[in-house]
Amino acid sequence: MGRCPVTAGSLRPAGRPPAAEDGHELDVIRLEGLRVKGFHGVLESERREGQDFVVDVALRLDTRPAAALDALDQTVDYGALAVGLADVVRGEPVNLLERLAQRLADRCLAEPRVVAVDVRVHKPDAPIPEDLADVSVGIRRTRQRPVDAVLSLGANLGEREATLRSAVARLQALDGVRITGLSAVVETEPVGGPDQGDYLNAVVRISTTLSPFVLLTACSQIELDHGRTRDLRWGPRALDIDIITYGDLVTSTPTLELPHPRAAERAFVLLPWAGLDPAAELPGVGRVADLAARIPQGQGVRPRPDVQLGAPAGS
Ligand code: PH2
Ligand code: MG
Ligand code: MG
Repeated sequence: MGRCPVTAGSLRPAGRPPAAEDGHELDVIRLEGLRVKGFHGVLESERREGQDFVVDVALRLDTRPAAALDALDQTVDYGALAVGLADVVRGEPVNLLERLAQRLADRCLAEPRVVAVDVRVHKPDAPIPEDLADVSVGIRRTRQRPVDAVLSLGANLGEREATLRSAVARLQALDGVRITGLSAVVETEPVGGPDQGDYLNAVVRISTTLSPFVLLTACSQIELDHGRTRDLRWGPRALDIDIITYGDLVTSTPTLELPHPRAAERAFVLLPWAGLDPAAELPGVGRVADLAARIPQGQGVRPRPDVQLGAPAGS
C-alpha cells in the first residue's frame, strides 16, 4: 500500500490466535487486494459517482481435512468467495466502512468451515482534502454461538397494538436476531411512576448472535423510532423494550444489568413469560413459573387474546 497508511477501526486483540477443536493453531487463507467499485459513503458525491474499495480478508480454518483428501469441498473455495465478497461491495450502499467490513465478515463466516476472519476494507481514493495514501477499517470476527435472550415489550401511549406489532417486526429484521417465541399479550395496570394509562405488555424470546450491548443499542433505536422520549422514570411511554435475560449472564454495568433487576417482581413480565416458557429460569433467582405463581390474583394483569403480535411460536 502507500506511503502513509492510516488505519481506523478495531485493534487486533492480543493473545493466542483461534484454535481448532484439538487445540491445533488454525490455518489461514488470505485474499488480498480485491478491488471493486462500490457506492458507499456518507457524502452525496460518493453515492452518485462511486469509487474503488479494496478488500483483504484472512480466513481462519483447519485445512487438514482438505489436505488429507485433496478435496475442494473440505475447505473454502476462494474463487467463489472472492465473487461473493465483490457482490457485497457492489451491493446495497452503506454509509460507513465499519458496516461494509461487517457485511464482508458475515459473508466469510457464512462459509461453514471458517471459524474466524480478519477483514480490512480500504478506501484509497477517499475524498479527503489532504494528501492521504489510504484509509482502512479492520475488524476481527469470530463465529458466535447464538444465545437465547428474553425481552419484555411494553406500550401505553399511542396505537399500542400497532406499536408492539411493528416492534416485533423490527426485532425480527435485525441481522443476528431470530424470534423463537412470542407470548400472549396482556393489558396491565401501570406499576410505579405517575398516574398513567394501562399498558399492553408481551414477552419475546430470541436467539441472537449480538452481544448484550449491541442488542441494547438496537432495542433503544427501535424505541426511538417509535417515538420514545426519555423524560420521566417509569412515566408513560410509546414503547419500552427491556432485556430481561441474556443466556445465563449475570452482570451489572451502568447501562445494563442482567437479569433485569425488577423482573422477579413484575407480574407484567412474569405472567406472559411463564405462559410462553413454563420451564424458564431467571438466572440466579429461580423458576419463572414459581415466581409467577406467587403473584396474588394476577395483580392487575388481564389477558388480551384478541391482540396477536405475529405468527405463533415455532412457525
Ligand atoms: N414499565 C415500566 C413501569 N411500569 N407497568 C406496566 N404495567 N407495564 C410496563 O411495561 C411498565 C410498568 C418501566 O419500564
Ligand atoms: Mg422497563
Ligand atoms: Mg426500558
